[in-house]
Formats: sequence, structure tokens, C-alpha cells
Amino acid sequence: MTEKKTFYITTPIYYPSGNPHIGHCYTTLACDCLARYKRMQGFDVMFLTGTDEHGQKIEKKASAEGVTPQEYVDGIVANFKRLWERIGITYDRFIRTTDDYHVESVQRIFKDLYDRGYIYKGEYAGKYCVPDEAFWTESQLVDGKCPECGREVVDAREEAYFFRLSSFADRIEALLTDEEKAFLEPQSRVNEMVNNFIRPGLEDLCVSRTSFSWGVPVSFDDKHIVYVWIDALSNYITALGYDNERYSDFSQYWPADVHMMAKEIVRFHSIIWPAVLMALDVPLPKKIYGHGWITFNGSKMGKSTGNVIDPFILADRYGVDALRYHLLREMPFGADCAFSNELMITRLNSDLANDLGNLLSRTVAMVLKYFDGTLPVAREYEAIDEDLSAQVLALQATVESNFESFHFSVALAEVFRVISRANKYIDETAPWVLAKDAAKAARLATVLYHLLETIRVASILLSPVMPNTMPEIWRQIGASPEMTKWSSAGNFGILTPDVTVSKGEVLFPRIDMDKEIEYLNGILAPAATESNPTGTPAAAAPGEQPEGKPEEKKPEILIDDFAKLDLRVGKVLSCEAVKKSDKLLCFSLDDGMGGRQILSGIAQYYKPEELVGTNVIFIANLAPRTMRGLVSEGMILSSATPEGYRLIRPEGDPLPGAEVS
Ligand code: ME8
Repeated sequence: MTEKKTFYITTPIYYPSGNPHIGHCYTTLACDCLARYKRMQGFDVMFLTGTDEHGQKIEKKASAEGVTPQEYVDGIVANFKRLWERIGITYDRFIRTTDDYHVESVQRIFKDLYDRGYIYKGEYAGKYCVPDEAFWTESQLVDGKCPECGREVVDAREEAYFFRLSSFADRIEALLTDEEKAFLEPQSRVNEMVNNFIRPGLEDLCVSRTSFSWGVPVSFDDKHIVYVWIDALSNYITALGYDNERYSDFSQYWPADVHMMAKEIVRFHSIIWPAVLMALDVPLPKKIYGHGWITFNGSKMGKSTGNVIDPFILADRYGVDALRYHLLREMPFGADCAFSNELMITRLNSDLANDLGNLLSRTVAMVLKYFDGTLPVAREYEAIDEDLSAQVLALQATVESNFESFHFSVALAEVFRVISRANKYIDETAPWVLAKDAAKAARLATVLYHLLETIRVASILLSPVMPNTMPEIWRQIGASPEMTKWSSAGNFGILTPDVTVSKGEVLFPRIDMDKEIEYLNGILAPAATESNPTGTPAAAAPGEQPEGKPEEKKPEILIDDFAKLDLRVGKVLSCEAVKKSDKLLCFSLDDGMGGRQILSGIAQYYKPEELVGTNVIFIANLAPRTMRGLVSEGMILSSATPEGYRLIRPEGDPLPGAEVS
């Protein structure tokens, strides 16, 4: 028996420093689509995802919340897993960098690199903030001061371990510029890496830290913690059992077929990771793919920029498949793409409800109406049939080549081009006219059979993207499991000639744009959602986890615009956590006007009881909104700090209801 070909695909392991958002869904969905597609093709697939749980940022967040780092990450990792389950992610393995076997492997890898002479002990020189016990590089300083606390920094030196990255510069450049190999894609990223990082000179990389303890200790010198990126990148091999006993499929799946990620971490994957593997004498992954960013209001959608959109809400409202389809259809892979509720609804209405949904419901309805649900076997062909079937037959190869090159949006556009063609074929063949003439029964059956076959092929090719709804289509068009295999998408004429269809529900109901936009703007836009407590996008947190471009400034306004805001002081009478929400607190305020209730998404940053009796500032004339079934009559102001959101407080002791101007 010949062994199955393997396909190993990975997402980045995500930081559990905040809950997952649409940006994380994007990469994970792209990988899921490929994993499903390869499984359908018969590959033995290993699809790995996980979480990158160590580092100073997590340590600080946990301490701000008064929990251990492990407790802190456990909660967020559970949310990642819940989301992946909700949106149908079929990962085969989930690695957490806090898993014992991974920690053990990382220690062995570090020691191995040391023994091989690729890691050496040296001295790290940088700017040091004494109270924070943190080293910063010159470029991280803000106005020459500590970016965390704003205090003076001093020149300092510290013993640290270094990886001889510099000695790999030539080999890495050769790897990246080998066009045939296409190790890093899209090509534009290669130029960026070579011109910005390699040609200016690769320096040895500091791979240990002593300023915090939440990480993997260097086994032979345990006051040092292994640099998070060495810890994190190693996940791709430790998850297969490299240097550990937990798994034993390293030789089966490595080298990875593709490491998928967004562009901001391509540098770590295309320069540091291959160098580490070269030093370990381990083969390199076949491909690194760096896609673009989902942006919102001009910035990368990200945890610390506050502009996150809640994928649970979108999945609940429009269905998992619609969300999956929209993300993969709308974003040209490789380029950035703005997320917009309007675009999403337009796309769902036009492609799913109109084109695909109508094709299916019209076809099934006609077979039911004209033939009582079962086609007669006699056929009568015309040239136009061949025009449609030729396009359907060519589709599989087009989809495959676009999936293989990560052009999901092109693959999907091609399928929908053929679906539109089929809708036009209905108009051209006018089955309702054929139905009036009993002598045209064979012709009518031929037309309907062509439509059913088109739907069958299109739905197979769409199934890696929309795995939940396609089986319902197959049920309606009378296709057995055998007829919906990937390989059968390359043939036309697979449904039995006397196929029987079944009535079904509308798969993709039309969405009322105006109503939905009003709803979504209320709950999802960056104004005070559960995920974004203040409505004001926060600045990127400084430190080791960059979160994208600086925020764009908002347009200038006039004093009259500001005067429209009724800002007031309120005294907190009571404050409680909102049930089934880990973000929202429900405040009852003395507002000097008889009292009101306001919800604010700051539950992660405060204990409700500590807020009772304190003063806050709130917007008094914001239209009321309902969240989790509770009405919120205004917005309490807070601002982002490196430790999370903090309330804005008035000084002195103003009376409740006092105006803020
Ligand atoms: O970087 N648009 O974790 P992370 C598109 N732990 N993709 C986005 C996105 C957006 N707006 N926001 C996030 C880390 N992503 C490290 C990785 S790997 C060894 C260690 C996706 O939680 C995208 O894949 O910041 C991006 O590269 C990743 O999430 C960053 O996740």
C-alpha cells in the first residue's frame, strides 16, 4: 500500500493577551480551508494552531488582575478554543507554549544550540528603566524616557545569551531570493526582508531575558528566560514531537508545507526561524506566507488598538458559513483589506442569497413543479448546454490552482462566475416556456439536469469554505456522499439521470441592509462594544508585542461639534458584573437627574465593588443601546494604559450631574 501524501499547515500561535477577533479568524480560516481541501483530496493533513503564552506582557496583565499568569491565560485560551469550535475550525492539534512537553523541548533546543556553538553568553547593552526593571532599545523610548512609565532610563549592561544570527545572513538571503523555491510569498515581502533587514546587516540576536520570570528558564542557567520568539517559533516542531516524547510524528509531517501568518511577523519566520533550523540541522519549512491585515478605520484590527469586531456576534447573526465566505472572498490575499459591515452585507446578499441561493431554490422548485421532484431520463441537448458544462468542467482546476497559491478570493470569484452563468442559462433556456409543451419534456429535463450538475460541482468546490451549508445543498439536489467527493467535481454527469430532489429551507436569507447596519453600528463599531470599552482606539502597547500602525488622527471638528456632547460627573451607586459576559460591568449612577444605568466593558480591569462610591465621567446624551439584554444609557469614559483600561476621574469632589466642559 502506498502511503498517503502528507500536508502540514500551521497558523501563528496567538498571544492570549486579549480575546480573539476577526483578524485571528482570517488566518485560521484560511488554514482551515486549505486543510479541508487537502483532506478532501486525500492528503494526510496535520493542521496545527495554538497559543503563545509566555512573556512580560502576559505577566503584567495577570498581575494587574491579581491572578497568576497561568490562570490569566487559561481563561483566554478557552475563549480561543470556543471561537474555533464556533466557526468550524478543524485543527488536528492545539499547542500551548505552557504545555510541559513544549517547555522541555525548548530547553533542549536552546541547550543544543549552545552546545553547537550557535548560542553564546555575551552582554546586552541598552537603556534600562530601574523601577520597571526593563531594558529598552533606543527606538522603543518615548521622548528618551521609559515607554512604560515615562521615567528616566539609564545606560546599562546585562549578561545575556545571543544567537549567531549574523553568521546566517548569506544563507538566508540566498534562501529568500531563490525565485524557484519561492520560500517566502507574496514576493513583495521578500524585497522588504532583504532590503530592510538583511542587507543593512543582521546582528546576533539576544535570546534570553532576566527582567521577568514568566517563560521557559534556560536549563543550565535558570536566571535567564528563553526569548519568547525562540520559545514560540519552536512550537512548529515541538508539536510534532521534536525533542520530546509527547508526540512522535515529526518525521511524518516535517517539513511543514506552509506557515501562514500576517505580514508583521514575517520577519521572525523568514529570517530567525530558518536560521535556527539551519543551526539545528533541521530541514526548512517549504513555505512562509504573509497575508495582509484586516483594517478597521484605517488601522490594523488588533487587540490593543481596541477596534476589534466580535466574530461570535457575526457568526450568530449571519451564520458561520456566511462569515467564513465573506472573509475569504473579500480579502485579496496578500493585500490589506478594510472590514466594513456594509461590504459584508452587500456581499452576502449578492453572492449567497441572490446568486447561489436563488440558483438552488429556482432549480429545485422547477424540478418539483414540472416533474414532481424526479427527472425523466430522456435527454435532448443544445449547444448552450455544452457552453455551461465546459465552464463547470474547467472550474475544479481553476479553484485548485488558486487555493494552492492562497488566492482564496479569486477561487471563490471563479465559482460564483459560473454560478452567475448558470442563472443566465435559466433565462436563456426559459424552462417555464418549455414546460408548457409536453413534447419538450426531454429538453426541459436536460436543462434542469445541467443546472443540478452545476450546483453539485460548485458546492463541492465551495465546501472547504462553507462546510456547514453545502451538505444541505447536496440533500436538496439528491447527491449521495459518493457524488460529492472532491474528485467527482472534475466530472459532469454524476447525478443519476432520474435524480430526485427535495424541498429545503432558504439557505441564505436576504439581509435588510438598513436595519442591520443600524444594529451593527450600535454594537460592533468601535464605540463602546464589549470588546472595546471606551470607544476610543487605544495606542499600541509598548514592548515586545507590536500591534500595527499608529492610530490615524480623527478629522478636525469645530467647538460646536464638541458642544453637542453632554459630559457629566456621576457617582457610582452600585456596580455588578453582567451575567454571561466577561467584559461588561453594569453601573447604577447618581447622575443628579434621577439616576441611570450604564454598561461599560471594563470588567477585565476592575472589581465591581472597588468602584462603588467613586466618581466617573459619562456621556449623558448618547442614544440608549441594549447589550446582553440590558439597556445602557450613556457611556463611561476610560482610556487605555499599558496595564489596560482605566477610568477617567474628575479631581476634587464635584456633585453628581456636574457638567464637564
Ligand atoms: O504575533 N488582520 O501573536 P498575535 C489579519 N504570538 N490577521 C491578523 C490581524 C489582522 N488585523 N490581527 C491578527 C503573535 N492577525 C505571536 C505569533 S508564531 C510563532 C507567534 C493574525 O496574537 C495574523 O495571523 O499577535 C497575525 O500574524 C497574528 O494574528 C498575530 O497574532
